[in-house]
Amino acid sequence: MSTMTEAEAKALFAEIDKDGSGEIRLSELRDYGMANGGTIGGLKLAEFVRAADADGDRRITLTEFKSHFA
Ligand SMILES: [Ca+2]
Ligand SMILES: [Ca+2]
Repeated sequence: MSTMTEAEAKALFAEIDKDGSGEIRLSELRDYGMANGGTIGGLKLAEFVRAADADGDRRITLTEFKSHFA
């Protein structure tokens, strides 16, 4: 799936990762979704987590995020 450039994906990641920890937790996703119509890059939150969380630890790292979007 290739919907944005790597730079765009990185910028979106930084926007969602509010505490700058380098990984997106579900609470951060929810906060972001609340402000953006419940979607991330056009996917519903649950769909996004299922699609992007490659190792299933319920956290999205920048690597997982980029390999999903860019
Ligand atoms: Ca974080
Ligand atoms: Ca993960």
